Amino acid sequence: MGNITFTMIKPEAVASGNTGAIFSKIEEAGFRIVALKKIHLSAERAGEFYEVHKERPFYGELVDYMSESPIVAAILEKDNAVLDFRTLIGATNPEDALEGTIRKEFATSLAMNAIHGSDSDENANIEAEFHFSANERF
Ligand code: 3AN
Repeated sequence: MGNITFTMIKPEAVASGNTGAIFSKIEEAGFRIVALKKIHLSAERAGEFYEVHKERPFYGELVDYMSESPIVAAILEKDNAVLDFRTLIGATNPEDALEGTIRKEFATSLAMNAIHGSDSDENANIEAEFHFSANERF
């Protein structure tokens, strides 16, 4: 599969009841849901997922936040999935996110920015495999 990306609806967006509204936008934008689940990440699993940010000053805060309550993880398929999804979710900091993007509408802050999207095809595959086995993909 070349044209996939991986996403997580982050804890505050799940807790505030925005999962369905966010997936509506995702499907309206032409993404097909290949795999989907709600999970509560342990601090250890969240730390492993964000290993690339280990040296960043916000790493501890990020791990605490991502493991505080359940997230919804999904694999999405579309032509040009990674870049088109980054466009749909908007800038990391919601203050910079364009009108109509998911982060503009649903994010509360830079740390609590509602949604994750893979930043490359390589990472999309690594992240998808981190959360889903082959028999969970359809
Ligand atoms: P993106 O999610 O847009 O790819 P990354 O990969 O740079 O952004 O950052 C991963 C996550 O780390 C972000 N989604 C955000 O929740 C958090 N984050 C990034 N920069 C900061 C920061 N300066 N302070 C707090 N949290 C941050």
